[in-house]
Amino acid sequence: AVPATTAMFAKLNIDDKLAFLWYAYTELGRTITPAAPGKANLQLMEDIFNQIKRMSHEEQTQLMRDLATNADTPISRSYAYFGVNAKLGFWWQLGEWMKQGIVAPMPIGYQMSSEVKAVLEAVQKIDQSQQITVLRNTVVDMGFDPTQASTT
Ligand code: 45D
Repeated sequence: AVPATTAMFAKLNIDDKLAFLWYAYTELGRTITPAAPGKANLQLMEDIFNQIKRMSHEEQTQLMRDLATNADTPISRSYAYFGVNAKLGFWWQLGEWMKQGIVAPMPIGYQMSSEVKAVLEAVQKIDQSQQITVLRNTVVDMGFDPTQASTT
């Protein structure tokens, strides 16, 4: 179930990927308290969070699209260094801030596509530890890792 669901996610377009994460966060993320990131990551993450808080809503949305498209930006490069739980914790924080309006919220009246709905339904059918594995798989390859980037 985990590989099949991860594969469904991988086929989504970029906006649908972000929308899926958002709904996964609102449905499954409510009860989660991420562990504090390791000391090495903490300072880096704090710097990035401070930058994000100073950005316009347009810049914040662009940043999240850049992560999801593996665009080569300084924040995308830093993100690639995080451990997988730190990556989840990073998205979780952005989700919290979207809820609070610190980061650009979802557009009012946003309707998820049928593709997003299908992935969400697949995720809701598996148990919680498998859900977390799927979520890890969705965020682990985001960001820009120069050692993994293709030359095309
Ligand atoms: O205008 O440390 C669209 C544990 C459309 C263990 C859009 C754990 C057009 C300990 C593109 C949709 C396993 C518990 C706009 C951790 C449009 C530990 C924008 C796990 C504006 C970490 C959409 C933690 C946007 C877990 C911007 C499982 C969407 C954490 C943004 C899970 C979506 C966290 C965001 C999740 C989603 C966070 C920010 C799923 C965040 C999701």
